[in-house]
Amino acid sequence: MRSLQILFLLVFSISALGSQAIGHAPIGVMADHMHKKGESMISLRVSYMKMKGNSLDGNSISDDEILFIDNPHSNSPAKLSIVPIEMSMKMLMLGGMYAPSDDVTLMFMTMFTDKSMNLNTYHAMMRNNIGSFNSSSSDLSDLFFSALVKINEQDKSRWHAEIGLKFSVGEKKEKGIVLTPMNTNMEIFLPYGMQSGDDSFGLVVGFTNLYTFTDQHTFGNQIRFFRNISSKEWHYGDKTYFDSWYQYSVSKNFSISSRLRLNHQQDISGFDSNIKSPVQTSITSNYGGFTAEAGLGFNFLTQIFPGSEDRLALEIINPIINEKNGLQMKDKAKIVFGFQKSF
Ligand SMILES: [Cu+2]
Repeated sequence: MRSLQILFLLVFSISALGSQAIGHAPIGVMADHMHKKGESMISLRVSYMKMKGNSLDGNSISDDEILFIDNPHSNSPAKLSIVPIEMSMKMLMLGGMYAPSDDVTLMFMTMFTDKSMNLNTYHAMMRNNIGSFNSSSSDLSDLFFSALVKINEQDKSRWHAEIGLKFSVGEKKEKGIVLTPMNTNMEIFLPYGMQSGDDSFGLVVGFTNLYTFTDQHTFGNQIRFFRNISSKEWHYGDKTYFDSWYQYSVSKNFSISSRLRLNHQQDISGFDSNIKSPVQTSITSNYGGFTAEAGLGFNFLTQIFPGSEDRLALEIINPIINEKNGLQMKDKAKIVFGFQKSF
């Protein structure tokens, strides 16, 4: 009888976590939780990310050194002549969740991205800096549809799987005006990384475990795979994320978290023969690689709108390991803000 009471208390304390700040993972983690039968949720995430400076195979490289690297697209100029200085990326993610049963939660997400990059142009022959310019693009970029399926739930540990589809719907033929190494302004197709999409569709598979030490301490782990199924001329490489986070419940309405993310992505497959400006981002092997980042997060429960409590969350993410393939920009800070509400 006593063990039944303990079991009841444990099960109750886990289900009650749902309405605590600690009940959801750090906001940078997706598909981390399920819902009870009949419950739904809307979520809004806004993220801002900045990149600055460049690295070659993970080591910092100066603009002058980049100007000695061959331009694989043409002999005029024979070397790379346009160098990215900094890039910012804003993302708006609008999502919904609905649980038709306790064992399955359906999830959808739309992603809107806005990219902006500043670049320096060097003269094709004289090699002096002839000025800088900006490229930008913004579009609805991705749609996700997933099902989260409960695998196992015990008193302290719960597991679920995710299986879903990702549709890249963003523009991939975006053009922009660039300052060329011949000191002219020309409209060209923007490089791969500045496009909003790659017109591909792919599979998302994930596994999440949440381990609850006590009501105050949780430890989460998630692995998520993104695999291309079909694409047209080219597509961004397959990627794998691994997240590991520890969360501490300061109070029912406030939790803090630390998170480690490991990212691995392949370079770009295929190519677009229209993308050929003398800049690193026009070269498909300069994509993907391995990176790691660390996040510090805060989850809040508060009452803004009528109904259940509103969730607000913030996460500040910093790069810690850069092993990006080839010549790429270096990541700087990233910040994610989120709002979630269940019905
Ligand atoms: Cu949810």
